[in-house]
Amino acid sequence: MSDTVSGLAPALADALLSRVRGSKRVVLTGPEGPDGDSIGACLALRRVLAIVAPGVQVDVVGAVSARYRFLQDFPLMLPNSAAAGAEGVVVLDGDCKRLPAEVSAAFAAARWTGLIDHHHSTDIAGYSVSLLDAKSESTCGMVAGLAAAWGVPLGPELAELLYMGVVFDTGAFRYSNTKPSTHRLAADLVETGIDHSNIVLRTLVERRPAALRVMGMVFGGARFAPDGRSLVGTVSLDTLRMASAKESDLDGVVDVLQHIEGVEVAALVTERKGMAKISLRSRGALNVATIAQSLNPNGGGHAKAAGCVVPMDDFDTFVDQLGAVLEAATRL
Ligand SMILES: [Mn+2]
Repeated sequence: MSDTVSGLAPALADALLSRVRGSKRVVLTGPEGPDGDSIGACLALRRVLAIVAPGVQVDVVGAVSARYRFLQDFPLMLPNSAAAGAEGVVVLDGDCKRLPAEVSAAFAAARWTGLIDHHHSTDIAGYSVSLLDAKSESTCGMVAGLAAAWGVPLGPELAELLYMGVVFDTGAFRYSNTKPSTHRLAADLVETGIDHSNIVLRTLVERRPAALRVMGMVFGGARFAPDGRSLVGTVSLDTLRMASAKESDLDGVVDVLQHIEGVEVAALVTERKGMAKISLRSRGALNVATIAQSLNPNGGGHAKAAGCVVPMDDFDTFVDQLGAVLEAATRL
């Protein structure tokens, strides 16, 4: 498993650990709307720190989708308000620009801050300790590297969390970010006896009945550019209401849009009050992190998977404009 540690400088890992050990209470958090990798990484690091920094209270905060309630550690997730007063705040799988307001305030007031992330677009400045490994397929892979570096053995409780994150960020080993080291880590995790099939199904496949209705509406209304190289799916507030669905029912739907024959770039645009949330996927050479950042400097992600939230007035007009941006980008 040595190559999962390779992107992490041991000195930085040690610097992070001594910060934690010198604190009474540390908060681990993801960005707003944390995904499977972020949640897995936070809960897994909590377990690792419980062993290497006993006596330090380590809390995980985040507003987490009920999709993740199958996790043994799900009840340990605390609301964002619990971040207040922490000595140290560590952001995992995202950056401090995208923290929920309550966590952002705690981050600003903290004595020290940390970052553990694998997003190429993340700015590592502004933290006491930054660990960024853009070569890692997942932040969970980085936490596995930390566990190994600190001599923490993999048990099934830790492995369940790490496996979920790896599966989430690789689309169950389908995406091009999957590497030999990803499979080696997965093998080590499965060897602990976790129910790996259940983790994949609960994380990526199983959906609520309302998701079926809203997906039918999104797929039925998706619009191709005239050349068929870009595809935009939309979810208005009306659509969500009619389907009695939530935004989380659309998790993974942009990946379906991306894999339609001939499509090079796909977007799923979800209306929020006065805002649009955009998820972008690229199948080819087009870097969607660059597109996301051009729409909002706080957006970003990976070259093939990125997103942003943009203020807007009229949803239909905004969708038309985005369609034109993507169509132009595929022509470059
Ligand atoms: Mn990730």
